[in-house]
Amino acid sequence: MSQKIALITGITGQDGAYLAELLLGKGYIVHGIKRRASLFNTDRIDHLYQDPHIEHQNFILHYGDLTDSTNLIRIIQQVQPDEIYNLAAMSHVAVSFETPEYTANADGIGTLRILEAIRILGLEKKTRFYQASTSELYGLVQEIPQKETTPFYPRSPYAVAKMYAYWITVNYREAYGIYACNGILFNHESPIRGETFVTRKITRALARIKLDLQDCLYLGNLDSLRDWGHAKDYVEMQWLMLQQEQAEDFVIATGKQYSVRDFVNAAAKELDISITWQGTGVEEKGYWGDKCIVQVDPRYFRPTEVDTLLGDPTKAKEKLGWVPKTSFEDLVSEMVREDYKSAQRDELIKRHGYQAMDYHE
Ligand code: NDP
Ligand code: GDR
Repeated sequence: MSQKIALITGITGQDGAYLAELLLGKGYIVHGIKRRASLFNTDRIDHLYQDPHIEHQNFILHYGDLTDSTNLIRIIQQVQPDEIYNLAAMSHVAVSFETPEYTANADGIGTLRILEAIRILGLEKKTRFYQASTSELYGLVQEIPQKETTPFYPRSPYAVAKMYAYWITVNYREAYGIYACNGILFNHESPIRGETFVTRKITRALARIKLDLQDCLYLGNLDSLRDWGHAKDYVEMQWLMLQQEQAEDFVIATGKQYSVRDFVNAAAKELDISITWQGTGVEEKGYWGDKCIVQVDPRYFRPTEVDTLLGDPTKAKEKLGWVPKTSFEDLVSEMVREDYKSAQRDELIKRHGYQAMDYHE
């Protein structure tokens, strides 16, 4: 049988990196779309890099952008993919309030551009399409826990753009018979999670506080509740969704919920930091001994917040055999371990009189 060809948008992101690794392991030829940036932006996939001068490459990167349909049509025509995973997005909910038009263009219309490219190129029967949908669609939740039939109520420009992407995916499936499906994935994290998402911000900051590289971690809503899983487990489901007889939409979640404060406590415990909480609301502070190491900063509040998300992955369990492999405790522990190693490197550099990396939000 000939090798399957996959095209991943967002290959330089957290999920893109794990998915590329998974597909290469399954014998796929993997093409990815990366954006031009003024600095190298391929850290997460550098271990997969192949010299473009060798023959029979199975990992190939193309410059591109979801806002440029000419680019997408050309790449898809050239690659003739069996599967497209549309993971590219302006994926930060808080930032989407700052860049709403760009977010709609990339996350919403970007999805349409790929589906139209499939149609324009006559690939409706060949190319299967995965859309990275999100639990943010549930927003102001209408039902607990949330499943495939729960009504949507998006609460950010990001979620509204993703709602368009969700429905245009369903529409192209029904209108043109494209094998297209939505994975409605709840939050998933890992040691390569972007540093400004709350989990990674916490594990990175506490590791640095432990080594005296940072004084305080400033956070927004500590009461926010999320259903957190491991990205490595979740990309396996993205692949499985494209291997079914019929295209369907699936919720992927752990079915367990924790608050941001719970996450802070769990990460602190891994570092033998014991936090005592004092005050409430914007006055809430976390102390390690007499040192204040966590404070609320209203700057991180969102104009409209999603207070609580909890997924019901029953359909994925029954049809895809979904079992989350990583527990909340193991996820936190792995993230803390990795960030502690980086902090130790920075501490060594600092001890030798050089400027250590100290950028944090
Ligand atoms: P990341 O933010 O880590 O990665 C996003 C990727 O999209 C990056 O490769 C980024 O490139 C790329 N990208 C952004 N804008 C564009 C654009 N205009 N054109 C081309 N590429 C672009 O996200 P994750 O890996 O965490 O998430 C993957 C997808 O899943 C996203 O669509 C996200 O919205 C969605 N999702 C994520 C969840 C999660 O908990 N992680 C849960 C549910 C859905 P660059 O590296 O250059 O910035
Ligand atoms: P989310 O993830 O918005 O759920 O979107 P994020 O980690 O940004 O926020 C989770 C919750 O934590 C609260 N919070 C903070 N968030 C950030 N980023 N920084 C803070 O300092 C902070 N303090 C408290 C937030 O208010 C929120 O309630 C992620 C993204 O990956 C999306 O792309 C994806 O679709 C959803 O998960 C499912």
